[in-house]
Amino acid sequence: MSSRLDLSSLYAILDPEQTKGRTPSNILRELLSGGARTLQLRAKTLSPRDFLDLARETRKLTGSHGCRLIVNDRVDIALACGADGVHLGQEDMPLHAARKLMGDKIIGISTHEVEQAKEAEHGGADYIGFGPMFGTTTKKTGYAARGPDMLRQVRGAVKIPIVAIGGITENNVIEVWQAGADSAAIISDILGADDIAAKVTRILRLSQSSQQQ
Ligand code: TZP
Ligand code: MG
Repeated sequence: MSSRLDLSSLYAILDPEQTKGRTPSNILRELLSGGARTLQLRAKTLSPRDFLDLARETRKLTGSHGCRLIVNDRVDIALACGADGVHLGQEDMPLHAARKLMGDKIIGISTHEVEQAKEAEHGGADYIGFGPMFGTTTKKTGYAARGPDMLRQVRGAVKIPIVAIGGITENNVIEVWQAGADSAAIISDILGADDIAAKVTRILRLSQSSQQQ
């Protein structure tokens, strides 16, 4: 049994569809200089070739900053770029098939219910995503906001790390950590910020101060 994954309190997400006119590599540099040390690359509309190019570029920069890289949706691209892991939803490649390909690399599974969380843990996921925590405009999830109380139930049901996602911002992230998330995944509040690096640094400071309380 591999040891419990130690995730940083912020799970940053780079999505080239949400750049406000900036280049993905500019955003990546900002995320890294702000202190992001776990990053997911999410590219829903890029061709596999463009996704791989971006993944390789992202791997280079994340690697030189000691930042973990997780590729969303695509086991093949995660392996081809040398990422640390892959993140899979309930309709992506099933966990057991992904595990055969990924070996002992990280596999995260999106979950929306306590039962899905238990199933992912039982199936050998390294962490789960859980959400949507609050209302989000980034993704049409088809699920109502789960809220901190359901997150607490999930925390009570699984031991593996939980990455909460959906509608999380600098203003509500402490509530999410306090409800048991190891890490908070944030897209629009970070990528929409004028100063992305400063935003990341502020969120990481919040996590340090909330842990000291
Ligand atoms: N999965 C559930 S909600 C979501 C994903 C990928 C999007 C989260 O984005 P935001 O902008 O932080 O609400
Ligand atoms: Mg997916």
